[in-house]
Amino acid sequence: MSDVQEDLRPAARGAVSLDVVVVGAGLAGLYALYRLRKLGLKARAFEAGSGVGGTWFWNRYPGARCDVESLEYSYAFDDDLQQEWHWPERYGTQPEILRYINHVADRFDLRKDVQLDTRVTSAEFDPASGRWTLRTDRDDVISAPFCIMATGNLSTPRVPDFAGIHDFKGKWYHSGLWPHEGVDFTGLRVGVIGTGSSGVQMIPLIAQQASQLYVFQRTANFSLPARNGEMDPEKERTHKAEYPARRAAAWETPFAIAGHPAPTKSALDVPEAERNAQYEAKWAEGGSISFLYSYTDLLVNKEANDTASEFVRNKIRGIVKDQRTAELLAPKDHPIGTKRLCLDTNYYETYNRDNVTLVDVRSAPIERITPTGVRTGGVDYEVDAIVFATGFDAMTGALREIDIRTGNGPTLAEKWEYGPLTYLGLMVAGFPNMFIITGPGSPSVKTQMIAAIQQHMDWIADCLETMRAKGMKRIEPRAEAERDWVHHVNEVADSTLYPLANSWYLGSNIPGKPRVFMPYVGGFAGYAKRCAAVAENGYEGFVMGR
Ligand code: N01
Repeated sequence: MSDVQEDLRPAARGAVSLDVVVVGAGLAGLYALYRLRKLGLKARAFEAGSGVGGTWFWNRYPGARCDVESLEYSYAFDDDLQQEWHWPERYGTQPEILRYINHVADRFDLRKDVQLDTRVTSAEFDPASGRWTLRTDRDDVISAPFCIMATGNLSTPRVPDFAGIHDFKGKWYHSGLWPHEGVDFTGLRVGVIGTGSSGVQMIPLIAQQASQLYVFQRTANFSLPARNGEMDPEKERTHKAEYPARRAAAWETPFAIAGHPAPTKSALDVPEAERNAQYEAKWAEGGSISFLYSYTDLLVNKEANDTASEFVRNKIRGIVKDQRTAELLAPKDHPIGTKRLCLDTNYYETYNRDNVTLVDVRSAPIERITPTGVRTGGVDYEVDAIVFATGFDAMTGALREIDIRTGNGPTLAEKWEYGPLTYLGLMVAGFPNMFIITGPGSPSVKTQMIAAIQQHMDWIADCLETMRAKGMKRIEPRAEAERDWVHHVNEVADSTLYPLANSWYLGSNIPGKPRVFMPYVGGFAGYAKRCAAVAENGYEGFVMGR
């Protein structure tokens, strides 16, 4: 054997040179590869997971499914794809959506440009060479003039820093890091901490397996019935026949979702009986957009919102037999719709089961995890397994975890110390040639995400094409454009009821995170037009250079 060992680490092989490096291979990263390849650019995506799919790869908890209807929640870029794919249910389950994403990866031969099991740890722009250098936890070094962050909005799972967690003798899980082989809770005593969308979806199913389920609730959330069911063949046929028109119509709406006629009346302009009949019809129909579209002012006028909030509280009181539990489940600290409105199947009904107990950890916060359970209010709840449905460091978490910097300037995390600063949610001043797909300051999580992803990536692709045609090598937002956009994002949020809720939209679920409203709630349609106008006006607000 030679005494000179060949160094096989990727770094020793020198930097991989690309035209564009993409971080993440979820729905955004895959579409980025598709678009970049069409431009003839050499691109590669680096993905931390061992498979493609992002959110839908990681969130495998029982009951995980999308709350946007499956015929809407899909890529619109290829008509054959949308015609041929069959969604078996009204709302896609996680396994079904992941199967779809894998199908897309195969159908468009995207896998060959994805490197799995690889987490990007740093990204540094060198102003002299005009190139980004990215490094990974597998010692890869990648160099490219452009970098696209397709890192997702809800991709940094968060387990609160409970004392004693490491001494727990049972097993614990986070909704966003669920074991691939699944978890069998049959006959176990289980504690679920958290009642956001993830908790609300998993609780009814875990309750069917567990011998005893304790739900530790800090904040009650509004949830509406999903009314899920098998896909209606007639609905599928009509939808597919109208797909192009429906996709175009979705782009004219605030949430990028078609099929819900915009409301015309204020909730306060109709008699109570008529209003309640309207809410009743929406409750029976299922779905959150439809319900929030009952009236024009549910998200902007507290008095109007109170009517809808009280309607749902009364529904909860009607479903849950134990009135103390019902009152705990009926949200009173935020207007309906200002936190992500959950969709469920038998969530409130689950609290009528003998093996389910709701524990209020608002009045008595969790003191610690003990070796055998959860202690709150001086009571030990003995459990065999704990599920943390405690959410994510949303919107900025994944980007802040990467050491992103330009020359000797501040890191992105430092620049965002007091909240994210972007222009259009697409780029950050001081970080040239780095695009973010559905970044903070864009409609992102307040829309049908795949439409938002396509709108962003199409804009980025057009921008790269324009730059190439003009011989431009560099683009970044002007500081004033960024400042004005951030101001606008806040101003729009402040004109709504959203800031009245302590939500992850505001970062309030992460201790110490700056309280800044992160998504743009001015509506997808207006936003997309604004992005298009910016491009048409010569990339107004951006500086391009050679
Ligand atoms: O997370 P969340 P999620 N002690 O942040 C509680 C998308 N999604 O994973 O509200 C006790 O909403 C926390 O309490 P509080 C969707 O956009 C979509 O459920 O902070 N409790 C809250 O109840 C969604 O909004 C789908 O007081 C603690 C819960 O944990 C987003 O992902 C499905 C605690 C976290 O709720 C996130 O949803 C699933 C503590 N120390 C997710 N810390 C669909 O498409 C936190 N909590 C249907």
